[in-house]
Amino acid sequence: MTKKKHLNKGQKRRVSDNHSRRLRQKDNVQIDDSLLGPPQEGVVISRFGQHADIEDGQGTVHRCNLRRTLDSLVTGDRVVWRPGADNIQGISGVVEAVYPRQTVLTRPDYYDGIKPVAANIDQIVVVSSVLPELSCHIIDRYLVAAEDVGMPPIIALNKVDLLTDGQRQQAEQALQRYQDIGYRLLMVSCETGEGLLELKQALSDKTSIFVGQSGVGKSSLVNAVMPHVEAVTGAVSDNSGLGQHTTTTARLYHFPSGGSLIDSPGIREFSLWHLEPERVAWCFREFRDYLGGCRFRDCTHGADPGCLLQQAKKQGDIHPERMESYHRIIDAMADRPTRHLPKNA
Ligand SMILES: Nc1nc2c(ncn2[C@@H]2O[C@H](COP(=O)(O)OP(=O)(O)O)[C@@H](O)[C@H]2O)c(=O)[nH]1
Ligand SMILES: [Mg+2]
Ligand SMILES: [Zn+2]
Repeated sequence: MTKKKHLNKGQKRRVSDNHSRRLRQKDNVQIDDSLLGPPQEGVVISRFGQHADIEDGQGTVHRCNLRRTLDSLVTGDRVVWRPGADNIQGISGVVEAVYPRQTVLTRPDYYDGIKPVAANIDQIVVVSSVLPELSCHIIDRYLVAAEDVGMPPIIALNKVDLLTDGQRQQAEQALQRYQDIGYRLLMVSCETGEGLLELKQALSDKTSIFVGQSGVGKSSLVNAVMPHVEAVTGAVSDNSGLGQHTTTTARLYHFPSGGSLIDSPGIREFSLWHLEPERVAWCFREFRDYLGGCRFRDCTHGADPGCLLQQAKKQGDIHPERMESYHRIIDAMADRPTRHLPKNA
């Protein structure tokens, strides 16, 4: 996580002026309340600023305004909305209320705190690839976030077509650590079709979300498993290997045979700031059996004598890089802006 420079006064004022202007602009399209139809249930397919696409019970999508009183609204939210009598500038209804969420994934936002990304998901697929470079530390961060919300994820390594036999062996060896602790790993390629059938089967009848860095091929995979969909994909620029931000908002798609899939924008990471160190340790699922057994109750699982985790690492029961990932996550928390700490901290 890189630290951002603080804004100076002039910059702060400009940000705040822009914000107020945007708030005023959203009033441009107003739907007359007296012309609204009866309340109905719907699902948020996508959210764009002050609007959202809401799917009704018949599968028709309506672009709606949002009531100012709504706290937050993300893809996957179940809502109560009312259709308008007219379609004014493409807006044909108003979202009145949001049902409580069963699950919510959040991401850290330096200026706004923690922001929800998607709601009511029951499966997470961590998409990784060999371009941009394979990073087990980033996978570990996604795994922690997923474990925290109670959804042990599937890991998909995409673009395996780009690997030579030797590189493939290396990647498989690096990812073996996840299979050893019970995560499901799929090697996939949009290019050759490898692993796509398996992936499709894993997604059926569930509401899943693809997460992972920009450029790993999430949108390409959506298109590959859902031929009726045309998710926008982008090329990874050759010189930097960094993905471009082609998907700006999470979007939900349906499988005709049952199940839904959410394509998310390149969320660099989920927020882990709100987690206590003990919780982070618990989210490393192979650490669980040892927790509470260290000699000191406040063991940092570093150089402390009598640390069961370190002992397990020495015996080969905990992968050294998983241990390192844990410490990197904890160390990064020291840098978190204090206003993002939990209220009771
Ligand atoms: N060689 C190869 N390229 C892929 C594969 N999947 C996606 N790509 C390319 O990777 C780039 C980024 O894909 P995109 O789906 O936009 O990534 P996203 O940002 O994660 O949604 C595009 O140029 C895709 O054509 C794959 O399996 N093999
Ligand atoms: Mg995308
Ligand atoms: Zn310890």
